[in-house]
Amino acid sequence: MIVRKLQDAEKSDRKIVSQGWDSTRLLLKNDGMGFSFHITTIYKDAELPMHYQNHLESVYCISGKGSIEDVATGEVHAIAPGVMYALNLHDKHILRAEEEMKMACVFNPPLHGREVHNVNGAYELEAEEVVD
Ligand code: 9YT
Repeated sequence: MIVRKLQDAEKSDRKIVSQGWDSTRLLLKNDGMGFSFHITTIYKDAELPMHYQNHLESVYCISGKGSIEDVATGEVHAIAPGVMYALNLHDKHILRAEEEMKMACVFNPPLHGREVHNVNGAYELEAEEVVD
């Protein structure tokens, strides 16, 4: 069994801080679950174009307020606590935060730990591993 506390993980290499967001990666590839699980904070007024060409991601909004734009269709969906979105088509999207948002995120295949977005808004399949 794996038990981890967010507050402890936030003080470790599991926390990645990037432009407009940070993410604490509670489960990673080396845990052997077949997915990774992260608690992500999107900072107020962030506008994040992303395109996870190599991964599927689902995201659940715990708190805060914003929107997600489906770039292919131009459709904009409100994000608020209780809303989940899944990028089942590797959808190119823009995430906007009107308020700081806390999100629970799952990635398949799992992240190694140190990934940040490349120029296309994607994560590479290979990255530096986090080892406790
Ligand atoms: C919601 C979202 O995709 N934010 C970017 C960070 C990502 N969720 C991650 O690495 O955990």
